[in-house]
Amino acid sequence: MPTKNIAQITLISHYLCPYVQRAIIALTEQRIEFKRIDIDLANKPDWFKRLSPLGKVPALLIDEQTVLFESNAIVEYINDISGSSLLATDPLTRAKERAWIEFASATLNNIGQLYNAKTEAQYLNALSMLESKWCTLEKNLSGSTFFNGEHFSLVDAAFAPVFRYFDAFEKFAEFKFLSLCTHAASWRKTLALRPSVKTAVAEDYIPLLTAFVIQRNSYLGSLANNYLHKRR
Ligand SMILES: N[C@@H](CCC(=O)N[C@@H](CS)C(=O)NCC(=O)O)C(=O)O
Repeated sequence: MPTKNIAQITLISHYLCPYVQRAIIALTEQRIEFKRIDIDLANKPDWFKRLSPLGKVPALLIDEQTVLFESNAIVEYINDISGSSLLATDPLTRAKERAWIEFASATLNNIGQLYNAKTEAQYLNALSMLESKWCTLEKNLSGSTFFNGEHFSLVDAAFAPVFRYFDAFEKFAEFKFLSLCTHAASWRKTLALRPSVKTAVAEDYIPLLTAFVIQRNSYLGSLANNYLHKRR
């Protein structure tokens, strides 16, 4: 199938960012060619600070004058300029899809709390919030291939990076909800096999994420460190 080539689209990225992954998955699904520039968020380049109003990735450069920020705005733009939509046409279903994309963002916040928690108590607190999100999600899944039936949507693009964290985390910590929530588990498996999802990160994503977590000096980081030491 031909690819759509919208001149000069550049995605300013970070190699681990889940919001960047959403944009890459949408661009790939919609067959839009783009250039990716990864930046160091701990040492943001001046040109990036000038162009990104919130100083966050992803940022999408449409041309030299036009920059889009916020993953949802970027993903909706990508969707709008494509011939086919990854959102439902029915207004109510589409509104629900957007709401669940927001739910994915809230789950990402809990994941951030989990890997940053300094003490075991803080970690368990973040874990219980995450577990509660998973149970809510599970109750709202029907067991279909994708979130909304048999077609990949922007909700799938938002949840794939959420699920991917656990490809690393479950190597060194236990997350019972991953197997107990069976609809979410099978959806996670399906998404992991999707080419657009696979190629949204580098092949060494798991060791890179593990190293990132260890650098947080957090409770989960200590579990990751123990795991690596045992393997040596
Ligand atoms: N709401 C934003 C969140 C993006 C975000 O949090 N990006 C993180 C990396 S994953 C970032 O750029 N952090 C740098 C900072 O906050 O200084 C979106 O959806 O694009």
